Amino acid sequence: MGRGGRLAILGALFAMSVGLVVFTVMAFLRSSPPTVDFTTGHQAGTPVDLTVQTVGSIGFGPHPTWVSYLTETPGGQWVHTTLWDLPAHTRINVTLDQYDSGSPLRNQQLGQIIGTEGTVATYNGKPESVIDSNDTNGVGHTFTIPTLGISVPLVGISPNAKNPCSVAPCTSKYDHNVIRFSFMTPGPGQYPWQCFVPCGLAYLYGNGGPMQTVGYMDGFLKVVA
Ligand SMILES: [Cu+2]
Repeated sequence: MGRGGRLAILGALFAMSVGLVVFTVMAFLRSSPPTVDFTTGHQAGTPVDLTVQTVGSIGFGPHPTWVSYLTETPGGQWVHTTLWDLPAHTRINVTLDQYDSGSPLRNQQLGQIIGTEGTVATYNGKPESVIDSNDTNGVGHTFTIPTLGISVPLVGISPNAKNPCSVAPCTSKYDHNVIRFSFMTPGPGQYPWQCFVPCGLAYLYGNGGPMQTVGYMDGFLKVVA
């Protein structure tokens, strides 16, 4: 083969590899967890029930060891996502099944329940306005919507739990705490929410990995009119 032919092949291979890199980057940027829709069929003025769970390790997908939130659809299906379409100016009744363990908070302020209706959350039926993470099983995560001033600490299961869940979605036969609270959605807009407990094990100060990834410890309320 002549020099021109070899150059042409080299050029073609180079173009293909550039194309592959561009495709991979675009695919990564496009990838996003699904959004669970709580607006279709919603009757204005009636509350929306939102059920989510936290797990110590998701157990599947590209990061099986990562901590994560999951969302139950109105149809009762568990989906690995943290994105929700919610109606505006609506009471959201949250049920949060916490299957993960906890530890003492680095920042005790995150033990406060703020911004919820009545400034309370119930823990296995018991109303609380502040959690002492040194006096309980500790706190595994928070559910926090910074722009709405809402934050709820999620008390962990006992470190001696007999029946912890290892692969999500977890069912109620596994050890868990049920945390309930309500809040009002504001007007339309995108409101980020996240966990503020550095729970990204094996990442710098626990703040990388799942702490920085939508679908795991971060999400959005997509509030629509
Ligand atoms: Cu967390």
